[in-house]
Amino acid sequence: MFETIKYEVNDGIAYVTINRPKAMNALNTQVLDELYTAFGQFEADDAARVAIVTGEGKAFVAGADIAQMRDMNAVEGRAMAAKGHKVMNYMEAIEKPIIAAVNGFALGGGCELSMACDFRIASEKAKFGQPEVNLGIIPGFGGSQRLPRLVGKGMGKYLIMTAEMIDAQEAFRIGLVEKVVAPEELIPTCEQIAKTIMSKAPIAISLAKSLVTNGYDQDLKTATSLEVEAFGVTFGSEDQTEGMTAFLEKRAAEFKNK
Ligand code: CO8
Repeated sequence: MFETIKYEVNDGIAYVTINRPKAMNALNTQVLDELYTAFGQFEADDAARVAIVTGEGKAFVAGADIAQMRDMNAVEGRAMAAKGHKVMNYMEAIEKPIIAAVNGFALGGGCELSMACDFRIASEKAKFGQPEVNLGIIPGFGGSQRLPRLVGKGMGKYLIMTAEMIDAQEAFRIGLVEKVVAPEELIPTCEQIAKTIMSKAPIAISLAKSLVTNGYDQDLKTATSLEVEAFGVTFGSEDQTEGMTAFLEKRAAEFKNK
């Protein structure tokens, strides 16, 4: 069904793999459309609880497709940026965790795709950067906004204006990735994290994701009031009773997503 990505669900985990290794998994409009469809399937499928996004071969994603973009006019460039934003905003809106397993180059739109995931686990071989200014453009899939929110305004501006490519350790140091692991440990580590998350109460996980995503850009008073409401909602779930009962009975909780 898909030509430029692979999508499969196994043991609760949806694997979304960008699959254009000969073009370093560059994002063209077809990849963006297929990603949107795949995330639609992920959202709708109760058997898929956590997604892992990665790239085939030596790149995660080396950016938007430069060959496709070169001859675009302003209207077409704007449309492609909007398409990318549609995918990445959707990834943030889906109330299930999405983990970026960054296996190699995550440049431009690739770094931006990783930042639309809930967090990033990087292989020691991963490289990050926003090289758009080398090409006469600026980040167009959210980098000018998500990067400063993750690493701070100064570091965000530094990376965007210098186009410097940084390695995984530096990305970890500045808070762009949450863990760095050996290449062969990348997918197993992400699977372990996914299993850990899947062992928790699903309604609490969904609310936690949407609360952090939606509250982050609000003022503190508004954001904390969102937390009060979401916290109250958890008390309407059977899983809250089960979680607390299991604790008091000194046994493992059995959550039912109810
Ligand atoms: N787009 C299209 N093709 C690409 C891209 C890309 N972003 N990156 C690599 N490729 C292709 C190369 O052209 C090459 O193709 P071919 O074999 O036909 O010559 C093939 O992939 C392999 O690449 P290299 O030979 O260059 O491999 P290296 O190992 O020497 O280098 C790099 C790997 C460092 C990743 C290098 O390929 C590179 O620098 N790539 C471009 C990185 C870049 O500038 N990315 C930013 C793109 S702009 C962007 O992402 C903007 C996002 C917002 C867009 C908004 C919509 C308009």
